[in-house]
Amino acid sequence: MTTPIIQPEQGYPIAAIATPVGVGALAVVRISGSRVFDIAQKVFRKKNNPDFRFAQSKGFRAHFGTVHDSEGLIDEVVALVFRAPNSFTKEDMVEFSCHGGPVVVKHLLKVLLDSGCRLAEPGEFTRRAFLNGRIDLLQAEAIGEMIHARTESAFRTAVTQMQGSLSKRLDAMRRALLQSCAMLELELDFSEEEVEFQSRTQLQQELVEMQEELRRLVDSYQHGRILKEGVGTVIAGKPNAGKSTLLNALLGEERSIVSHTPGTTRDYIEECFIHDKTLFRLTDTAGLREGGEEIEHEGIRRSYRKISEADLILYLLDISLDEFLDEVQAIRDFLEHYSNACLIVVANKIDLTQESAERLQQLRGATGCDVCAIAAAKGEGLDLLKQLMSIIAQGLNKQQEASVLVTSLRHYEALRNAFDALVNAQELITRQAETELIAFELRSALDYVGEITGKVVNEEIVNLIFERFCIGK
Ligand SMILES: Nc1nc2c(ncn2[C@@H]2O[C@H](COP(=O)(O)OP(=O)(O)OP(=O)(O)O)[C@@H](O)[C@H]2O)c(=O)[nH]1
Ligand SMILES: [Mg+2]
Repeated sequence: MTTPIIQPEQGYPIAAIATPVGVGALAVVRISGSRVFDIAQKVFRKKNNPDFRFAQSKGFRAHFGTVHDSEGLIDEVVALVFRAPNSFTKEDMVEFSCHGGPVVVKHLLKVLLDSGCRLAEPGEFTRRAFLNGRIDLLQAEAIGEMIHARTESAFRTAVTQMQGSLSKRLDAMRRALLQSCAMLELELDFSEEEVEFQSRTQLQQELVEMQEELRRLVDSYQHGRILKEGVGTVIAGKPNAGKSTLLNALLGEERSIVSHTPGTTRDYIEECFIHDKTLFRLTDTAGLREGGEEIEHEGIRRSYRKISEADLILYLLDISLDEFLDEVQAIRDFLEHYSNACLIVVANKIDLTQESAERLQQLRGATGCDVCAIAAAKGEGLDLLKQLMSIIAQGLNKQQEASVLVTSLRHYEALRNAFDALVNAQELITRQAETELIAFELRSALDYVGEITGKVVNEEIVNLIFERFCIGK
């Protein structure tokens, strides 16, 4: 399943622009690797100090000077020196801050590439930080999540993870498992003598505690995922109910095509919007109805898939239609089939009926649900709807401040596998199974936990993680 440890990189000097493209007050180009001080020396002249040598500079020192190529001056810069191992990558590093024009930065990068660096791959600085033991895999992923965080709370969770809170808990669990494994394996070495180095009662007690801890982490994924990706909110209902109109109104832009022809939306449309510091991933779906032709069928199939994955369903209906009560059964079916999701019944087009109050009352009575009344096309009732959505989101996120959160599918799966292995081990102990079998399950739990922080390294996973970073990070 896993290969033990990737060879540390040779520290080939790499260079990259570390700041976003475009015009800014300043930009940073960073270099890292074994010969970067010699390379920096070739291009940099310190102001009023021709004898300055990077190789002799202390770490964390800033030097003001100029950078040159064969044709002359490129820019005035500040060169910040980091000496291994006290740098982000644990290698020697220099960060050049120059003026923030795109042409200047590219010139600076080019002269460093011409002088012996190669262009860094996406995430290569962070990858080196990981391979050189500066951070674990979980912390490296947290850096990526921090950069891409779209809300304050997603950012905070990533920062906590970067500081190693989850890593510490997993490392403690790994140590405990390692200890038990070692004891069991020792028993195997002395198998003829029938000694028990590891008390089974004590081991079972420890396994129960670990399972509880793993269960808490596994359960936190629902909240962690919502925090990172947003509350998966699907607008569903019959054709022409006004779903696309509602999506556009919530987004504040004409994203989805609106038309009086039923069956306008075919494929689903997904967009994010933030309300009250909460991120919602909003999906407009094809209207649900029987019949229709092939493409519409496929659209409806996709609607149902999206609905089944939703955290929150906005069931939209046209309250101005005389047959509005026909929707009651559909709403009851939704409540039954998608009981994992929260549901808000939204009655649209209240502007088209004089009897909206009575009709809403009837709908509430028949479904047992609260009904939110809106006129999507006019923006009426949307504030209340958004408020309701926020309250539900807060409910979904209520555990987020409580403890460490799992926000990545990779971690979630590894934790579940570790949990299953511990359950197996527990059963084996109860059945008084052979020590070898128990040790095997504990070992696999150990590997799964180690996979998360990168103590046990799977090269494919490492590649996948760092590919998602930008160049220069
Ligand atoms: N009067 C009124 N008309 C509305 C309202 N909301 C939507 N409409 C109209 O209803 C029609 C259908 O709206 P859409 O948003 O395309 O409906 P839909 O649910 O996305 O329909 P499908 O994509 O076919 O499933 C359009 O002509 C809209 O202008 C509303 O609040 N009041
Ligand atoms: Mg539509």
